[in-house]
Amino acid sequence: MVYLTNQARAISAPRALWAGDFQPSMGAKCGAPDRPVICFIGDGGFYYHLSELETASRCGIKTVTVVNNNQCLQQCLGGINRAYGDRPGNRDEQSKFQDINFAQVAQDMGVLESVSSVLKRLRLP
Ligand SMILES: Cc1ncc(C[n+]2csc(CCOP(=O)(O)OP(=O)(O)O)c2C)c(N)n1
Repeated sequence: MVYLTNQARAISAPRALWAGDFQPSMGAKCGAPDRPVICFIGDGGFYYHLSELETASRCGIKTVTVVNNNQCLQQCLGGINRAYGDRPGNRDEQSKFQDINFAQVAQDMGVLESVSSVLKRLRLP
């Protein structure tokens, strides 16, 4: 649960099953460049649109993205297990990821900013 105060607004928080919040966060930032935009997303959802980090870097779109890096498509496990049923096979192939350092990826793509400077910019306590 994230409590929003002041002029903060959640544009996507009520959706429970969604893996595409990264680009909307970039769009929100373009529409309101003076306001902080924070996106919370799973690693699976983030992988769908990882290439947009290049757009963010090239166009100077500065959002904050918090990636829940659980190395898994957790929300899809129910469906995957139902699809496999009692059949044999390695169902982990459908849902597990490697341990990727997203901060390193962001750094390599030119969009990493230190946590302390982000907090300063957002003026969070
Ligand atoms: C474009 C698109 N394709 C597929 C889905 C279906 N979908 C919903 S949640 C999800 C995976 C979520 O996994 P992850 O982002 O790693 O979060 P977790 O469930 O592990 O917290 C997918 C593929 C979707 N929401 N959007």
